[in-house]
Amino acid sequence: MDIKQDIIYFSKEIGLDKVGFTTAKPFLQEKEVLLERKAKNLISPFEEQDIEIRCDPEKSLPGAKTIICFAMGYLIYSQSSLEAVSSHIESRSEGKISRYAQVKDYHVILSEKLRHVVDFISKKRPGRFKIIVDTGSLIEKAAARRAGLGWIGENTCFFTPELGSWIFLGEILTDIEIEPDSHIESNCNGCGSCVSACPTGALMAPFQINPYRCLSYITQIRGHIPEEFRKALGDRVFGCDTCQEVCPCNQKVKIPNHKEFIPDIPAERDLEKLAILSKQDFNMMFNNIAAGWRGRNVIRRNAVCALGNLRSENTRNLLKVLTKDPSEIVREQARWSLQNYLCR
Ligand code: B12
Ligand code: SF4
Ligand code: SF4
Repeated sequence: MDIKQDIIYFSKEIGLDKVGFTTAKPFLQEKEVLLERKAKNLISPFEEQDIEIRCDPEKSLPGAKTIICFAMGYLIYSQSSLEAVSSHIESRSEGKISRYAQVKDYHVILSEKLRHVVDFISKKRPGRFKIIVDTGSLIEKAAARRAGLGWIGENTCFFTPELGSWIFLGEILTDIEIEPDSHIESNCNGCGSCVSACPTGALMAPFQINPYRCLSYITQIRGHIPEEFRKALGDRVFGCDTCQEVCPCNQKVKIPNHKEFIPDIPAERDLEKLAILSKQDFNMMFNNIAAGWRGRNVIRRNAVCALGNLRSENTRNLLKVLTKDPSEIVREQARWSLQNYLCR
């Protein structure tokens, strides 16, 4: 077998669902898009700010020849099945944590797997390597598309034919030359369901997102939740899955159920318990999952906002107590949530 087939075989053996190869040539079309987005102030703080670095892989690894792209599905059986989601009636005081954030932190899981792949390649072919998962300088969806893993839908998410968009992406940049794959046809049918389902208009137009209006972003910011988005958050505690849930390409997808992603203890979803979450419980339930990276008070603040939206009489007293909370963001949010009871 040649090196490419060896890498594919090994990667699948260790649980990486999709592998594709592309050149390390610059992403010229994407550069135009990013420059336009920068001019419109649409680059979020979660992105590398240097557009040159993002669009030219050689700037991340001098002499780079190949980007090996990986996708790993994160749906597990303990999460509501996709079909059950729309009909599932959550208890009145249960908050939503998006699926990607309920599983073990993908930065850790995927980076470790990619390190195994690098070790494997190094034994066969000496070279230089750079692993990228999310926080790196590459535009990951564009790389994955060029490597033939799938397509970008109108909701700006990346889809693979088998797993839909319930996937994480990661890459290995290397100076080893490997035959590239070609990109595949998009299955996005332009139905527009994602754009019309978005609660805030963050999907400004097909394929164009305003990250500052995206509820996924809003649940992750520090400080106060901007007034405009508080009601739109509904019962969301972390992340947002709405534009993925409505997509026909995400129905009847394979559920890979990778055991690596199954959390040791499922995250609490009862909003009243989340609102008063202790440091100890936070560490136990949130430290190892993506929902935990912004800390305990961001989760508590979001839960208090959700309680304000649910307006259950039973939680009024709890909210009153929380107006005296040591955390300023929780106190302020509790005041708003109580105020929201008056807006019937
Ligand atoms: C910044 C960021 C965010 C921001 C902005 C999202 C976004 N769509 O860019 C926020 C915080 C909102 C976010 C949310 C989410 N994210 Co995020 N995010 C990133 C990050 C760090 C950069 C993304 C980026 O480069 N955006 C820049 C814009 C320009 O890219 P784009 O919107 O895809 O634009 C392309 C096309 O839409 C098109 N296009 C753009 N404008 C135009 C205009 C026209 C006219 C046309 C025709 C085309 C077109 O061309 C562009 C270039 O290819 C990546 C990791 C990485 N380093 O790449 C993860 C990443 C994209 N996120 C990921 C995840 C899991 C999510 C969430 C699903 C989490 C959740 N459930 O809450 C949501 C999904 C929200 C959504 N609808 O996209 C995964 C991808 C999952 C997937 N299947 O797509 C990534 C890859 C992380 C990872 N390593 O797994 N994210
Ligand atoms: S994740 Fe939610 S808020 Fe963000 S674009 Fe999709 S539907 Fe809109
Ligand atoms: S909901 Fe429709 S338009 Fe949006 S990504 Fe899916 S197929 Fe494309």
